Amino acid sequence: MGARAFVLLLSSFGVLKVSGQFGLAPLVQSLDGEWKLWNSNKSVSLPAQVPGCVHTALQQQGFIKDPYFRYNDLLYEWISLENWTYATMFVVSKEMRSKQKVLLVLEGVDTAASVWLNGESVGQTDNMFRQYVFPIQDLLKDEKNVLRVDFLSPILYAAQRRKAHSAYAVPPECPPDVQKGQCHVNFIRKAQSSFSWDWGPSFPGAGLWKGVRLHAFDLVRLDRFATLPLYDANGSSWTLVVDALVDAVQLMNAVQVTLDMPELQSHGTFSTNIHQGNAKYSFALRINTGRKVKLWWPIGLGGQPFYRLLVTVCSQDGKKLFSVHSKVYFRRVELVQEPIVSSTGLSFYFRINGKPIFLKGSNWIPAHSFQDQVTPTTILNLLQSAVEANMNILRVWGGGVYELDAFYDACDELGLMVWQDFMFACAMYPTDNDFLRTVREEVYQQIWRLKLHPSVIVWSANNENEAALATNWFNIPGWQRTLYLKDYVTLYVDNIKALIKQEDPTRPFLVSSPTNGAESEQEGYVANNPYDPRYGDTHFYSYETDCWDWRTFPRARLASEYGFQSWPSLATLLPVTMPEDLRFDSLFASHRQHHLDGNQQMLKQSSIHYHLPNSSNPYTRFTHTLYLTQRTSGGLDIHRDPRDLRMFSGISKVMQAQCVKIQTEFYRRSRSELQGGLGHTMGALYWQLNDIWQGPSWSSIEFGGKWKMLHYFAVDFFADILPVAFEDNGDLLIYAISDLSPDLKLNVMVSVYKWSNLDPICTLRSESTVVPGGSAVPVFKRSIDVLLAGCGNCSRQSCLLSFHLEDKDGTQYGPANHHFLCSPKDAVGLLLPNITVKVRGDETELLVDVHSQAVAPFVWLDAGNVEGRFSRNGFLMLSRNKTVTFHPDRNTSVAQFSLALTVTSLSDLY
Ligand code: BMA
Repeated sequence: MGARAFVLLLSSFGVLKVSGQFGLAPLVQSLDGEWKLWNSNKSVSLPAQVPGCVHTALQQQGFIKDPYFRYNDLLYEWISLENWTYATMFVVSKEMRSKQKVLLVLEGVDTAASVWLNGESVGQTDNMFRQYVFPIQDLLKDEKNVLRVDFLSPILYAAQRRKAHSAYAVPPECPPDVQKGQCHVNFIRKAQSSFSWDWGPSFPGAGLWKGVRLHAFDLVRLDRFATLPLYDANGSSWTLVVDALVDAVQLMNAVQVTLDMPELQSHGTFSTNIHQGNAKYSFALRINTGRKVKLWWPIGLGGQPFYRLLVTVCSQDGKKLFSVHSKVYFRRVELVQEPIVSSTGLSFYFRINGKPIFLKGSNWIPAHSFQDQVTPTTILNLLQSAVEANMNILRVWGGGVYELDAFYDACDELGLMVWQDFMFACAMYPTDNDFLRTVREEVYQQIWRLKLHPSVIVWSANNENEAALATNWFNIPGWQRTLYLKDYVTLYVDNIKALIKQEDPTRPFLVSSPTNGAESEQEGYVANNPYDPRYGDTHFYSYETDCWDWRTFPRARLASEYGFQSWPSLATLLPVTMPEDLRFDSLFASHRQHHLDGNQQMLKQSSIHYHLPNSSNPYTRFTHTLYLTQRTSGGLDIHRDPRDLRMFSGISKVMQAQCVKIQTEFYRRSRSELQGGLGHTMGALYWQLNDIWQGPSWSSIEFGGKWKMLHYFAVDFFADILPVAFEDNGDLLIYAISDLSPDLKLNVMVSVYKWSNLDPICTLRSESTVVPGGSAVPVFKRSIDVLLAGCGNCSRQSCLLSFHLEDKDGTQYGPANHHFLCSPKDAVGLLLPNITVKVRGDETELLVDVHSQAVAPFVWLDAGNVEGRFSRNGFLMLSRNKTVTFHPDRNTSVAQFSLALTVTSLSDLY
């Protein structure tokens, strides 16, 4: 037989490639492409792409408009209530038909469906997070084959399952009305947010959202492949565990397996019998201790080097069965939960390669309601934005989807850590046999898919379900509590945790988020108070208490969720609105708001520190008093409408950015100290990074990728070195925070400005202080009264502070920061800055020269619908001139850009 080599990219393995030799090699035929799609009574019939979904197909063929436009989420409910059929016709080669085994592999079926080939049933599906494999060789014909997938409406399916579960309710039955969603999502293994969430629409989709292919072979098929590096601290040595799931047609004795990592001069040869059927095989390759292994590090602490592993599998008589090329990264992860001196709780932090890491990041939600529309480019753009904002971690939140391989591959390469939830959120779940069976397979497959990624540092079984049980969100009567507790332990401990222990002993496991971690386990996996700041991680939201008051925040060991909502910008809203929608009191504005009282809460929080124009009682009179002034590069463009949503969007973004800044700075400065046993905070992940559609939410990046002011703020508040200020008992304190390794000797320079003057009126310099690597230490303390009295005629209302860190040579470390001594609405002396902008540069890099006549808080440059990023934005202008760079995503001329550019500052809103 000629040595015709083939190469097959198996993205689901996360490996570089799998190859074999003609004859022994599996044959693969993709069935992706154009299929037919119709509804139950065939009144709608159309071509549809696979991978894809019904909504996308209907839109592409002109049956529906943009589902995100205005009220289309309600208008298009019928799509999710229909039963849809996908069908395709295909021909297979003689060679394929002659193979011993032919499998139909469905990479992603969303969700409840029956699969038919040539009129015969081949199987059922009930879980969008699983791959399904059905043997079909007996059903294949010589000529045309017809493959059909009949989908049941996800809404009807969930309702049926709920009805069948008659013994007791599994709450919640339905989402809150404000979410305009569907009921019983906890009965269907589908993105839980697809039935609506407090930031997203209800679009329960259906379709083949990943690829479909045939896989034919005579001897063996490599079903799954993964590697796990194990570190032996005693011998300071590494062992690489190589796991393979192999499907064999017949018993094969003395199969030769060779593992080869040339760069580490590590080789291993093994002989094994491969049994008929599906089985797991593990091999341990001891890494040559004479070679220094380069480690994978989170971004900011080192590189992300990898090694190549070549696995060759040959039959007893030396014929190559298959080979695999894979990337291998080496890193260790530990979750440290130890007693802390002077505290009654336990520490809760991650150590990577032995080094404690402060987690800085955010929470990731699905990037689109229709997953087939999420491209690797969308994902990369968001991940790149996270890196540019100095994040080192993202939490893949448990109400969405296990992300695409492209997501985890990119995280590995970027050094972005991943906190991986399993997909259960804000609900109780059934534990009947069918449910457990499908969940076990889901979890098993996802562990295998993801465990070779060094970026994944922790498995977490669910989002907020421990808290929901502990604090009784669903009003479960006391006498029934043990029933739900038992179900909880069955699902997350007896099944999910047990599977993780079996398949991946290298990573920590958390039963929930928030959780008290080890303490929750002690208390039977549901702690009395999972929000206890002395243990584990904490979620904390308080929308109406003053977010500038750090005393209201829990000094948690790790803050994995906190945040505030804002509205997206005009450019993002325009494609989904009509002009009359862009009013604060429009039906649209309340329709898009899925969080109860969300718009009112934003308003109330904004009114604490900012003037809502022309109003002495901004909260109640807001709708009568809003206005917006926008200054464009071409002159003054005053747009005055008291109910303009743009104004609201602007002020909500300022509020959100400043609130999350203050809260994040609080967590970061709590890294090294304990107060009343609380502190040693080792992580801050705000809620939420991205958006699923164009609506109000907690995100820092709008749907489409545009950064909100919060995201620009994150660049600074997550900087590796940062000075932060706060007040305590009349004193001003400044802390220096360093996430870097070396100790630094730094001074803080504090400048006092008047709101009315662009030149500082005093400048103070602290003694130099040692800032140890990985710490937050006080570097400056002064009574505010003394400070102001010593600085010509200053009052809290008339002055503000700016400060930065520098070394003895005057080299600045980290970004400058500022501290307001009063709310901007009480500031005395704030002048209209009459900001002007001039654009120069070329099509790939546009320079914006900003000129201001006065101190200007929250200067916001908006490029409208020109996509790209500014080097800085939302900044406090304390100088007459500043140059900001804009990098457009696509080449944009100076003229085009100037036309789109607007600039606003807080003073413009008064
Ligand atoms: C959290 C999340 C989400 C939710 C967010 C905002 O607790 O886990 O369920 O969207 O709060 O309410």
